[in-house]
Amino acid sequence: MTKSILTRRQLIRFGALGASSLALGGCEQFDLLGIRNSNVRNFVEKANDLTYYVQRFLIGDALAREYPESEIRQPQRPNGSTNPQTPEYLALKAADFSGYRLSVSGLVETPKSYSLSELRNMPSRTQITRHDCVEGWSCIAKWTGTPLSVVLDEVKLKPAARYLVFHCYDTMGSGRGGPAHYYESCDLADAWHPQTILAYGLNDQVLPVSNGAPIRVRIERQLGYKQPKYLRAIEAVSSFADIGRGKGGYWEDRGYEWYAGI
Ligand SMILES: Nc1nc2c(c(=O)[nH]1)N[C@H]1C(S)=C(S)[C@@H](COP(=O)(O)O)O[C@H]1N2
Ligand SMILES: [Mo]
Repeated sequence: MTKSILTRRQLIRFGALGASSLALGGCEQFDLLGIRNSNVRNFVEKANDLTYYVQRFLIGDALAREYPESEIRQPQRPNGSTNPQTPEYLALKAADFSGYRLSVSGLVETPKSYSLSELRNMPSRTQITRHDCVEGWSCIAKWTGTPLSVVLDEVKLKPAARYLVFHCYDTMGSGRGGPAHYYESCDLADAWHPQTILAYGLNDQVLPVSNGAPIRVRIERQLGYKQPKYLRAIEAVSSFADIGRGKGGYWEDRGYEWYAGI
């Protein structure tokens, strides 16, 4: 955990140096020792798999803790991207997201896309939960959105689907390789989990741009970086080998663990 905190702080401090330094920073706990692809690295990756299986076994489909209103003590602290500047996003924002459509595709029987009002008219769920960022801060906030399970019931996953990939509008980093879109992924246990929602409301207000408007995913049993903001599309896949750098998320591609259960 301490390692993650240091790594993230260093990533931020060195962010201005560009993507090549970001890539180094993200993997430094392995790469500075020159042990990329070594047994040690494989061992560490296996340990992540082991954490995953043990935690899945121990928590099953338990709910993340929910809090009373009185525990909401401050606004949700915006972090990471807070004001995306990609042309696509700016155009949507300029029209107050009236042209937004969330596409759901990949290994599904019926690919679909949803406007914001369609999502808002589906069954909703509100929950007050704690967001834990690896940088070492937490915020308790009230999230309202469409349960992802409602959407999955409509599009029907094909049997080969094992993960959902969440593609976002914002890009991060610069320099070598150019900016990369933020993305994340989760397994089907988290996808179907009752607290996994496509959130459009925060603390009884419309979700603001700084926290991921118009839609951000809440996956309550995972750390902050597993909560994608500015959601553009959901893709059901059998593997994420061909997405980004193949590790299942923007930060995972830079050394973070894919399974960030709390
Ligand atoms: N699209 C996108 N999603 C993102 C990020 C980001 O930079 N871009 N940052 C992540 C991190 S590290 C955290 S802690 C939370 C911050 O969410 P908040 O701004 O609502 O507090 O969003 C996560 N999801
Ligand atoms: Mo975070």
